[in-house]
Amino acid sequence: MLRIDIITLFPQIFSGYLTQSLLAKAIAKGLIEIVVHDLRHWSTDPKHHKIDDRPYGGGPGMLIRVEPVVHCVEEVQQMADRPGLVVLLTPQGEPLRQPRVESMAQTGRILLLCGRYEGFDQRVIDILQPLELSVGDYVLNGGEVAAMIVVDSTVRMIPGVLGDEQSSWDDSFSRGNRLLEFPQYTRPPEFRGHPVPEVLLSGDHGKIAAWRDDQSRQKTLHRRSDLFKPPT
Ligand code: 6GU
Repeated sequence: MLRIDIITLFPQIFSGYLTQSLLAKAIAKGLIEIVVHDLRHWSTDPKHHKIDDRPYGGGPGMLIRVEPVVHCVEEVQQMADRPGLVVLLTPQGEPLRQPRVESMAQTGRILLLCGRYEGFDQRVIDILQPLELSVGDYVLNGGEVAAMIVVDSTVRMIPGVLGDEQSSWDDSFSRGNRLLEFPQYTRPPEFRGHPVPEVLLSGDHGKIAAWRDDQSRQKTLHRRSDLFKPPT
């Protein structure tokens, strides 16, 4: 059982995602538990539940204050019998890749901390020493969508979450595999002058495997030659 706690200022963003399809099934099967926490509950401002403030030294935007975040993480850690790996979603973080996903799927418990505004007071990071993760070199409005990416990629590595027919075994980036996937076809054998490659209809499984491997390598070479270099 993997437990994921999500700490956010916008808990509603997660409701549709967590109640549909694969995620809903994994939760129903008891393979994972996901608890969303509204950071505003830990506001030290009883009137307006404000959790952000202006940066010392000036500059644009607002920062998330240190006290609500530290209090929230400490309390949430106490809500289960073991502490979780604290993950902070930020464009400054380590680029998320499949080996990290696979290790998170094994940890048993993770806490995902979603930022908004211009980010967190640096003391959040100094005190909690979270694993900082980024989901790519572009800027999102907040960590929520990034947290969903972490949840989605992690949960599908839990045994029993995927059906047999959609195993993660052959995935492009699973188990150290760093090749893009070969093209696939289903019926009809021809559509608008586009035929299915003949080798796939040949019944020769050796030839089919070799063709697919070649297609994967060609596609990776042209689109993502960086994947042929060892991961950094
Ligand atoms: Cl984790 N957060 C935000 N706000 N932007 C991002 C990101 C995270 N990863 C890439 N861009």
